[in-house]
Amino acid sequence: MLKTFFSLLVCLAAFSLVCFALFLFYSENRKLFSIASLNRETNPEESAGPTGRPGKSLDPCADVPPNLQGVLQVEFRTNRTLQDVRNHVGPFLQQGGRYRPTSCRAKQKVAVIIPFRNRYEHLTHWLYYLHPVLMRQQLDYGVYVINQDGDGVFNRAKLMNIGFVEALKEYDYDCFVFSDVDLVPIDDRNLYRCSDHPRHLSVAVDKFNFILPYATIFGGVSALSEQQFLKVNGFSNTFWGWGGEDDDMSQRISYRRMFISRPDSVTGRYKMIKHKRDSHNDPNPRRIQKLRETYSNMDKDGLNSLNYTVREIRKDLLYTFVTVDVQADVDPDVSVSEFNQSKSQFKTSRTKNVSNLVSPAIHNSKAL
Ligand SMILES: [Mn+2]
Repeated sequence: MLKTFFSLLVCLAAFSLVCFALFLFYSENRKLFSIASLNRETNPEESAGPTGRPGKSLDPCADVPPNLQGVLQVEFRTNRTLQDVRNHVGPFLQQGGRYRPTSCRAKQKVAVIIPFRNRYEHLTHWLYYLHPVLMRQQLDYGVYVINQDGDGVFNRAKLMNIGFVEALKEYDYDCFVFSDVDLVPIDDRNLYRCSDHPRHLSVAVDKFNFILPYATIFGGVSALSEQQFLKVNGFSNTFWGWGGEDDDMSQRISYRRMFISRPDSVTGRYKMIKHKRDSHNDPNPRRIQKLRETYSNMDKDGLNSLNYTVREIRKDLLYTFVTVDVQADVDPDVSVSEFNQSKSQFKTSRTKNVSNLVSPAIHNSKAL
């Protein structure tokens, strides 16, 4: 009798020991999990949402964002200041033009990249219209204005490559929308997202009577996922001046057996801000010849050959402003006063001679 009692007691002790061990193991795991999630939450990049709520605990956002308005009223002939825009959309933004929805987990993390020089008035309109659109589209996004420093020949494509690299240094973006600063969508159903194939968004621009000018066009506003962009080695860095770089990208895409995806011509309507041709951005006379060389050049000219120097990174509430030296040749016929006319509200350093600019802080994206 006593023996049975003892063996029962031993069994009970053994059982409680196992229970205790299990409990310890479980709570240890819990602790590990909670430490991991705590780390995530305290990471400033991860808790970028205005409410500070961790994105992980939210349900994914709907495929079709529920609060879209469809056709929008867009008007550029008004006096609008950056402060107006800050008052208008600022309360919803984080420094650097960052936003994420608070009620659901965004489907994509989108870096919007704007190649830029001396178009502050256009940027104001762009920010005024695009921030509310991107918010309604429930994107986890950031706006990166990549500003070419100095008076050298403009290089739109290189600025976009730089935007890709610099945005990725800040956050784990998975989609990259490259947008001209003078293009504003007039339908918010045109989602600034990436899809299975590189996407051309500005398909029906008022300047071209809302007609796609040609089938392979990829300029204006386009979206590539990180994988798609890496697959084509980014844009070419060697298109100086106006034209060709977008067609070169279009060819890269087809050489890598991808297609161009587009919204329909009603959803894809845009208004372009009217402007004169910029100085130091004349049509590139070599562009036609260069487009015959895309196939042989694309593996050696792109992200893996990108060289530039960051002059300044400035965080505004509405955008991240990255001023870069793209190592351009300086046009000898530069009219400096013309270039500096509307620069007063932005501080950038201007350099005349590129050979002075070789600095130790040259970024090379070969590390990618
Ligand atoms: Mn334009």
